[in-house]
Amino acid sequence: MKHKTLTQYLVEQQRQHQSVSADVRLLIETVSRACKAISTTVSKGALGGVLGSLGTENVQGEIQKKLDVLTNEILLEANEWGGSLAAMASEEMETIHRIPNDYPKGQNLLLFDPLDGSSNVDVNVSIGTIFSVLQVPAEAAGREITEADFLQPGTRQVAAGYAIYGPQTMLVLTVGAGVMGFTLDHEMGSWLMTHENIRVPEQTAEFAINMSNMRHWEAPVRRYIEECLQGEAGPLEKNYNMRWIASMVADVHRILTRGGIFMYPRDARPTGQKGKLRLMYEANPMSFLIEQAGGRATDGHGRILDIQPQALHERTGVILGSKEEVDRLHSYHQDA
Ligand code: P6P
Repeated sequence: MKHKTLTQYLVEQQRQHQSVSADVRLLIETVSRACKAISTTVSKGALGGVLGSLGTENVQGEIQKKLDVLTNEILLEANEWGGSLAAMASEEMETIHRIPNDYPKGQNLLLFDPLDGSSNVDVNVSIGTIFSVLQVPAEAAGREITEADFLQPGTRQVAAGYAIYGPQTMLVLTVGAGVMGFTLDHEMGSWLMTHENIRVPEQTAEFAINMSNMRHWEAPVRRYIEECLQGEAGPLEKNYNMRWIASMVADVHRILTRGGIFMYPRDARPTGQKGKLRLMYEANPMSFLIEQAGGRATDGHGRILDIQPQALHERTGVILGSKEEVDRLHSYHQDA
């Protein structure tokens, strides 16, 4: 069976949609090429001397894995010279990275979590790269890009996606015209479309949450999970299954593939007041994908994509996935 390549898909989208400019097409192809390099590096594991920690901390105060820094470098180097970007931002960098003056600049901003779930890399569990594309705001014309220029709500994304490094290496992408899945053909080095117009099933019987945090949850989350655990004898009248991979890319990929509800809610811990996951380069790109696939994404108060960011590395509660389940939990928050 002949599969459409990523390049062919992007060229077709460029013809049909304004949002996929030649710049955005080049940017996505460059990011996808960098993800191939990351896949190769990650798969070497212990053989590549890339496992383990550096003993340094990132801006989040988290111990940096060797691969966190290495994958960040791969994305910076791949995207500096192309001329489609004005600046980049990353989970692994305190502030933005402007394109150096010896390269041409473009009208796009790239944000990424170079290796999400990297605590799993030493135990060989699927991890991934998450990316989000915004445009340089009009008011920035003619001046240097600032961090504030990145602080745009998720509705302003022109593209978003992730690469997942698992049994298959896949790229899942939206340019605002649905969600497409591409599988890496390692022999050809090509991203081949294997999942066209991915849709999240509106109903599910599978929830994803870190249960060890239960004592910290807000009442609506505790109510919902307790109802799930009551099974068909309870108010939800069905038996639920649970999955928690502790790698957002892997959990979201499962939900895009077979449905489910993913929750990393705000909680009562000092570190959990705003949630654990980062808005700009985790929650927003994943929410864009989930909504483009017919799902819902809320922080408990409102739609994640509507949040006006106040800081580059700000965190948010995340409840996303199958429409009916997310709407239910959202309504419990409204009741409270
Ligand atoms: P916990 C990985 O560190 C991550 O940022 C997400 O990929 C994942 O969903 C979450 O944190 C896991 O957090 O507290 O369960 O280890």
